[in-house]
Amino acid sequence: MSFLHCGPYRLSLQRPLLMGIVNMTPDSFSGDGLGGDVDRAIAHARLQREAGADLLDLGAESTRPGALPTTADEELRRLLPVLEEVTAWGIPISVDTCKPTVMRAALAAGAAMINDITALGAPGALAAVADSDCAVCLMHMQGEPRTMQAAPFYADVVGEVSAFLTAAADRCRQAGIADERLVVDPGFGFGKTLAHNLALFRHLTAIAVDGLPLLAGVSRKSMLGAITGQPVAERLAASVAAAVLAAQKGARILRVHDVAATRDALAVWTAIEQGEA
Ligand code: HH2
Repeated sequence: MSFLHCGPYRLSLQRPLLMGIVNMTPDSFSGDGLGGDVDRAIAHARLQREAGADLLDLGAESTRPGALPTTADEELRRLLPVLEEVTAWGIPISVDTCKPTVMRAALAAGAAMINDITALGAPGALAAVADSDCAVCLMHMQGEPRTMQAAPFYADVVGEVSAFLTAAADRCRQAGIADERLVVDPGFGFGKTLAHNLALFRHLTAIAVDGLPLLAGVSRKSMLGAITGQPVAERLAASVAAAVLAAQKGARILRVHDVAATRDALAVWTAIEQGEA
């Protein structure tokens, strides 16, 4: 796939795109949650855009391990005022949600992409996005955030994640969603041990379902803490290294907290990759 159809936008996938995270949760694992503070969320989104984000991912429900679900009303109360402002900026806005009501409201407010950690698994989720022209990110998760890290188990993590994403993409196609609108994501840290995450990373290329673009979200995650021994606030270097390696292994969208640093690192990688001699 050489481009992603994303609402009114057509995003070239010739180079990896940077998805800047804007967490409007009070309890985000990364510590950057902005709660219900609309002005701070908009200011943070503006910084992400100015730092070079190609798209922004707005999330109003925390998915960190152990997180309790948020109601749709609460999610919309955090999300909509920010969404109404940032959709006017001329940059595609993704909304990180698994609730069909939130999806519909977000699309009506101008969101160009739905990023669903449950791969449109909720009843009504497929129908909520099918009639629009938004892009859809289908992510793999074993279990649910509240309990997913208790005892993740796979006989063949790469094969199982890949089969799950293939089936999720097929369901979308049957509902009339074109491949140009689809993105797949192995879901680093979602019901996976460090060994599972590393195996998925190592074999990232094998997870690309039918050539659909891959999204990788490793920024500040605990797998990087386990490798480096660093707390969340000190995982910038590890996050940037992981983002570049994910790009090298074929990821086309990198979901990151630290856009400016990742952009510079990718620029170095791109310059070397595209050199002639
Ligand atoms: N990771 C998080 C949330 N949403 N979406 C996709 N597609 N892929 C991911 O890897 C992914 C995601 C968790 O990160 P974050 O948003 O920073 O934390 P929290 O959910 O605690 O707010």
